[in-house]
Amino acid sequence: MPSDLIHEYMRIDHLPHIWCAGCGNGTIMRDVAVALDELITDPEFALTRDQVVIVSGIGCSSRAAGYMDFNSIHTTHGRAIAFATGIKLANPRLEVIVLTGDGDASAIGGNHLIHAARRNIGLTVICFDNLIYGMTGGQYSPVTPHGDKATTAPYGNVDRPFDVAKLAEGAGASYTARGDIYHVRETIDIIKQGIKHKGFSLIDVYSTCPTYYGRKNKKGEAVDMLKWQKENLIPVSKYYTLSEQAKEGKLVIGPLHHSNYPEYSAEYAKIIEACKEAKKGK
Ligand SMILES: Cc1ncc(C[n+]2csc(CCOP(=O)(O)OP(=O)(O)O)c2C)c(N)n1
Repeated sequence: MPSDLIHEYMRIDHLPHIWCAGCGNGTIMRDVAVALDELITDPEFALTRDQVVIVSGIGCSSRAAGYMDFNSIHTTHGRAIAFATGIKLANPRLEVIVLTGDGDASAIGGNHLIHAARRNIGLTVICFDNLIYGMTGGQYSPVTPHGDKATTAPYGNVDRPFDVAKLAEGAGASYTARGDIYHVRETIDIIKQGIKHKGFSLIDVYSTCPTYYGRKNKKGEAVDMLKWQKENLIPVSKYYTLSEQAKEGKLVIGPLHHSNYPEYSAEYAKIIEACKEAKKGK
C-alpha cells in the first residue's frame, strides 16, 4: 500500500499486525482501502469516510477491521453479518462492509450469510478465503477442497466444499464476484462494484495461508501459492475465450452475478412509512 494510504486509512498504533509472512490478508485489506479511497475521492459517488462502517467477526482476516481507521466493529465469531444487518437497518445511509474469513462466513456464520443474501440487504461482504481456519491452527472449513489435508483432516478432507459465491447467489445475493491476491486491479474493481451495488454483495477473495493450508498441502512457499493463483484463477474477460479443455481446473475471477432485486432497508423504509400513514388515519 502506498505510504500515504497507510497513514490515511490505517490505525498505525494497532500495528504490527498478527499476520504471518506470506499471508494474503494484507493484500486484501490494501485492496479494500484502495477501493474505498477511489470511491471517497470520486466526486460522482461522493462517499464520505464517516459513512463507511467496517464490521468483522473473529479470525486472522477479521483483524483487518481493527487495523483500518474507519467506523469499525470487531464482533464475535460468525456474527459479523448479524451486527452489520442491525447497523444497516438502523441507518441505511451507511455503507456497511463486512470483512470475514471463509470459516466465519460459511461455517458458524453460514446461516446469517444465506439469510442476509435472501433479504438482499445492502451489505458488502468480503470473504478472505484462505481455504482453512487460520487463527485456530489449520482446521478444515466448509471451503477446504475435498481430499486436502488439515489439522482436523490428517488423511484428507472427506467433505465436499462450498463455492461461497454460488452459495450466496443461490440464496438471493444480487451481486457476487470472485477475486484473488494476484489480480489486484481486478479485485479492487469488484470491491468497488460491490460497494456501489445497492443490494447484497458477496465478494469471495482467494487469499493465501502458507503457514497452515500451504504447508499441510505441499503448496510450496507463499510465492508458489501466488503463482498458482496467477495460472489458475482467470479473469472473466479471458476465461470465456478458453477452450473447454483449457478451462479444466481453472476458476473464473471477476463479476459473476448481478441483478437489480429491491434492497431490503429501502423496502423496510416503505413499511415504516405505511405504518406512519396508517396511524395518522386512525
Ligand atoms: C463461538 C466461537 N467458536 C469458535 C471460536 C474459535 N475460532 C476463532 S477464529 C476461528 C476460525 C477462523 O477461521 P476463518 O473464519 O476462516 O478465518 P481465518 O482465521 O482463516 O482468517 C475459530 C473456530 C470462537 N472464537 N468463537
